[in-house]
Amino acid sequence: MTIARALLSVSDKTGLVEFAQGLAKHGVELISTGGTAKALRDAGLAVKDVSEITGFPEMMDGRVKTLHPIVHGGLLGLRDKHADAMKEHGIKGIDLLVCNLYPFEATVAKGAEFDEVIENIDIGGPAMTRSAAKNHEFVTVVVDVEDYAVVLAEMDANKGDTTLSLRRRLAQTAYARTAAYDAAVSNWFATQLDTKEPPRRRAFAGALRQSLRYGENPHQDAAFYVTGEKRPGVANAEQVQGKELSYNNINDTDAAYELVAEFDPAERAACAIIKHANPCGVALGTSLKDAYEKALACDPVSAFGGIVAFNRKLDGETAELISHLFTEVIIVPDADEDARKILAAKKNLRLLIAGGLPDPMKPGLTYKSVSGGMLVQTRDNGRVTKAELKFVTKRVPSEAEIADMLFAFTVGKHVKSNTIVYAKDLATAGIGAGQMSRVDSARIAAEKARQAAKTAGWPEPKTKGSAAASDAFFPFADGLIEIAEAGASCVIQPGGSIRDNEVIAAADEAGLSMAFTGMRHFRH
Ligand code: 93A
Repeated sequence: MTIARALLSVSDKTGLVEFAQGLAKHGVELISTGGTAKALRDAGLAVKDVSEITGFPEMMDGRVKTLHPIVHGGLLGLRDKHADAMKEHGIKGIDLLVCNLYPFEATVAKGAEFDEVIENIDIGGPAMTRSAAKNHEFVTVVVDVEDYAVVLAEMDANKGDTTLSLRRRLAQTAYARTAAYDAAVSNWFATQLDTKEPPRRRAFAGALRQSLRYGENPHQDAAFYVTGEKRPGVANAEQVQGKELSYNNINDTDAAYELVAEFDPAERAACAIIKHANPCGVALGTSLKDAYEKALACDPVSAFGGIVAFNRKLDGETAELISHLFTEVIIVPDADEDARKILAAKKNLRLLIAGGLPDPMKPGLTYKSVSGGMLVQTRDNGRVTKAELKFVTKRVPSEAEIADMLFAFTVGKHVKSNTIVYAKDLATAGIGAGQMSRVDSARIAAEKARQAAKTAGWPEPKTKGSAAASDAFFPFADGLIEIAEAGASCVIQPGGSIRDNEVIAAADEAGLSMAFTGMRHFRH
């Protein structure tokens, strides 16, 4: 269906005239609101006023301009199903909406008074934008000046029409804009109140799942929002028993489950035990019980009150074992009858059934707040395979060592930086997390391994003959020397430091093998 009629109503008039000229070339009839119509007429274009088609003048200082069934019926009417209704009420379809909103955010940013800010809350614009986006099957909606060119290009290529694929993409952009706009309005209102609003009544890009009892600390308010992403994990899991999850539980459970999802359940059972969002033990095993025992051995002291995740259906034998140690949360893809029965006796323990494992390679976004803003980035879905490793030392690692290297590096991706992870026989031997210096992380990880050996009565710590992973390159050789002293036989790290040569020389001198991944896994 070619675009025959367009409604243009924009506050930001950048690129408007050129776009409208392009539309006019396709014979599109232009309809517009006051200021936009004037700008188009001044450029010599033929425009119809909205008031002419609605039969109502723009009124109440412009508060009511386009809020009329003639406009909304023209945007919302399904061209097939609603054709009769449109005809009966004299409503002609509007095939293209070009709309950007009153500059609410800019008005707030310039420090305007309350009344001026209120006047800059656009009502008609978002209403039209949402109507047009809902009806994207028939209507093209453009809210971003940057999209003018792509619409004209498609019209040129498709005899004046746009593709459904573009209309869908533009509809998504449109709702993102109206959502952000309303969030900005709500957030500004929150600054104008004499009461503090708890998070559950603040606007976020998500739906409120649950008001939490408190945040990271008891004096903080908190709420849990869900984005709607169908990712198996803490937001979409079924809680079959136990107390309500706390803010910290949710955060830690997420860390635990995302970690075990790195390991294919068809190959090996994986277990991660998490404390304060960092793993204190991770292992792969022949069974869940085997993986749990190996993970627990890494740091049995820290595991008390931890969060446990598995990548396979939980069985009774493993549930029995976990029930001996105080555990806050267990998250698994599923649990068998035996496991459920055993854990049911532990009233406070939360059991979450996720129904599947999240795909660690799937793209997605992560968010982090900073003062006055929010950082958004794509999820760290990077993964290094054996084929991508670059071996840089004289000593060549064995297959078992390479497996431990890759395992340690994958675990390291889920540990707060600076990260050093020692691993042996596909189990962590010592984890150093969150230090400001990489050398300190290496030392702490080795000390953890010594403590584990003491607790278990092993003759020597598991760092002996282990693989060590570093989440980022070694800026100096000191971190590597620390690792050699802990008895590791091989090292995996991104490489890319200007002192790589010094680090390689130190590895050669200590008789270590070292692989570069070319990929960094900072996590802050
Ligand atoms: O005041 S409104 O909320 N009421 C309306 O009916 C309405 N219709 C369009 N704001 C309304 N608009 C907005 O006017 C558009 O979103 C656009 O930002 C602006 C364009 O006005 P003009 O064409 O007069 O510059």
